[in-house]
Amino acid sequence: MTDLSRRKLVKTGLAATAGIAGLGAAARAAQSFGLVPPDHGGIWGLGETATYASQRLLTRHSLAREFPRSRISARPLANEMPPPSEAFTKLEAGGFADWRLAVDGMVDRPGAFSLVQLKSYPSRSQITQLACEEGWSYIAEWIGVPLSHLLEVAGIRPEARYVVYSSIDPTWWDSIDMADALHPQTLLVHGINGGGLPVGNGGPLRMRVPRQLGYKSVKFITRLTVTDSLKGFGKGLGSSAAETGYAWYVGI
Ligand SMILES: Nc1nc2c(c(=O)[nH]1)N[C@H]1C(S)=C(S)[C@@H](COP(=O)(O)O)O[C@H]1N2
Ligand SMILES: [Mo]
Repeated sequence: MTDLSRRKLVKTGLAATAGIAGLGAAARAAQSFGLVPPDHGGIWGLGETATYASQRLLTRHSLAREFPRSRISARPLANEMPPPSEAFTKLEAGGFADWRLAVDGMVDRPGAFSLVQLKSYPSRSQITQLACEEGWSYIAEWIGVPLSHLLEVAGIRPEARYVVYSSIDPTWWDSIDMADALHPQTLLVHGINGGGLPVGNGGPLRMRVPRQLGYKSVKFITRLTVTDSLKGFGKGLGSSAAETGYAWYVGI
């Protein structure tokens, strides 16, 4: 089934469960269960809410598909780009020894983690597909620390609802809800296909959210902020992508 037809089906299903009142009632139901995405207000608002709420209700515990080694793409399709800034070039010249991942917000033990520290935590490796919204994709083995582990180390507070993550490039930031943040396949990736993570693929550290489209997998991650509301971040829509018209929630 194509993604589009599946989405249509899921949407129709949610409308059907809401009865003849349709999507309006579904959206109200979603609101009472706390399933309204931060970018629900736009033209596509009703649809975004229906997609997010229905996927959360139906697929909360599902896993992204994992592939056998034989399916790893010959060349991981790095969406190549020049080093994003002078600050990045400097850190790269130092072998990223001074790279830090700041963790703050609703945690008991905020801190700044080096790559050496992050690599000392238990790592998980999984072979999943990165799918760009433009239609291309590649399969790779991703190696990293489960985000849930780092959140545990930092002592996440019970009122936490979202994790906001930002890149060394200020134009790229995003967020996920706790269902994705604590999901076993959501990783802070520092390796790919048995080796380190090249800059082209987001090295030295990138977020990997395999249950959503590629743009949620932000590269060059330098900060995680745990929060109960996305209102104070940018325009309050949950991501830089949402501010330029893309959906905040893009489950696949
Ligand atoms: N910091 C940063 N992260 C980013 C992007 C970017 O331009 N900058 N592009 C996103 C998009 S649109 C996609 S599809 C994937 C591409 O990942 P790749 O370069 O490993 O192919 O990275 C995502 N993360
Ligand atoms: Mo993309």
